Amino acid sequence: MPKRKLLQIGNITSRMADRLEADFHIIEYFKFQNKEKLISDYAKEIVCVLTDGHWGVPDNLMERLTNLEIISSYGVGYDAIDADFAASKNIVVTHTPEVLNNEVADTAIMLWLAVYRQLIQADKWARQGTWEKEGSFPLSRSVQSQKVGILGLGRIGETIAKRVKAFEAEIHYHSRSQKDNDYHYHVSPKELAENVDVLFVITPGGRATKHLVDESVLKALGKSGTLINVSRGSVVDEKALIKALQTGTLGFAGLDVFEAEPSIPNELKNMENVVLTPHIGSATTQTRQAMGDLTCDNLLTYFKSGKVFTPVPECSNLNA
Ligand code: NAP
Ligand code: 8YV
Repeated sequence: MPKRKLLQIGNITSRMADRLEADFHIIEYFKFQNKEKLISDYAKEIVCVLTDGHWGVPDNLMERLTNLEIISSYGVGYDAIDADFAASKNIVVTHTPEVLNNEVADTAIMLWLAVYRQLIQADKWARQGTWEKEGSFPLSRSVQSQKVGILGLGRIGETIAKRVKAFEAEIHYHSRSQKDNDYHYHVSPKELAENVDVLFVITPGGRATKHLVDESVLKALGKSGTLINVSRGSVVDEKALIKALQTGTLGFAGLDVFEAEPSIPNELKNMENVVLTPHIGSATTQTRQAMGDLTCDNLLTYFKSGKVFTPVPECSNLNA
C-alpha cells in the first residue's frame, strides 16, 4: 500500500521524522517555492497535516485539501488553527496538552525570579568586573510571601500555582469559571491585577483573549507590579505595556511571548526592568521529545483506530 501523504508545516525533530517516515510520505511545505502548485498537485492526496502552535494552518488550506482528515499540532496552544472550521469539515485537530505543564510553569517561575532578583543585571555586574570596582550588587526584591495572580487557571496555570505555594504565596486567579479550591477568585483581570504583586498570564491566545491585559489591567497592577507573560503575545496589549513600563505605571515585566514574534519591539529590548526570552516555554530536549511523541502518536493511532489521544475540545465529538 502506498504511504499516506502528510503535509509538514514548520520544523519537526529527527526523532519525529524517524517515527513517521515508515507510514507517511512527508511533504515539507516550506521547501516548496511555489505553494500554489504544491497544493494543486497534492490537493486530493494529502490526508494529514503536521504543524505547530506558531505556524498553525494557513488560510484556505483546509478547504483546498479536500481529503484532509487530521491536523496534528506540536504544541498545546492552537489559536493559529481554526478548530471550529476544522470540526465542521470533520477534520480532527489534535494538540499536546499536559506533557509540557511543568516546563512552561518552570519558565514562568524562572522569569519571575529573574525579574525580582535582577538576574540579568547581577550577571553583568559579576561578568564585567563591577563587583571589583564598585562593590556589592544593590539589594533586590524577595519573591517570598507575595500576592500572586494567575490569569488562566488551567493545566499550566494550576502547575504555576503549585510552584508558587513553595514561595509562601497568597494565590489569586481569574479564569472563565471559578474553581473549587481555596485560592482567591476575581471576576475580571482588572480586579485580579488590583489585588496582586505579580500577575502570571497563561490563557490561550486567539480572538477571545485578545488584549485581555490592557491599559487598565496594567495600571491596576501598578508601579511596583510585575507582569509575567508565557501565554501568547496577543493576550497583552504590547503598545500599552511599553507605555506603562516607560512611564512607570507598571514596574516590571518578564516576557516569553510577543505580538509579532519573532520580532520584539526595540523599546522592550532597551528596558532594564524587563527580562525577555524567545518563546522558550516548553523548549527543553525532554519536553519537546514528549510533545513530539504525542504529536506522532496521535497521527499513527488515528490511521490504525480512527481515534486520537488528545483532540482539541472543538473536535472531541469527532473522537467519540
Ligand atoms: P488550558 O488548560 O486550556 O487553560 C487555559 C485557562 O485559560 C483556563 O483556566 C481557562 O478558563 C482560561 N481562559 C480561557 N479563555 C479565557 C478568557 N477569555 N478569559 C479568562 N480566562 C480564560 O490551557 P493550558 O494547557 O494551561 O495552556 C494555556 C496556554 O499557554 C496555551 O493555549 C498556549 O497559548 C500557552 N503556552 C505557551 C507556551 C510557551 O512556550 N510560552 C507553551 C505552552 C503553552 P477556564 O478554566 O474557566 O476554562
Ligand atoms: C511551542 C507553545 O513553542 O505549546 C505551545 O502552545 O507555545 C510551545 O510549546 C509552540 O507550539 C511551537 O512549537
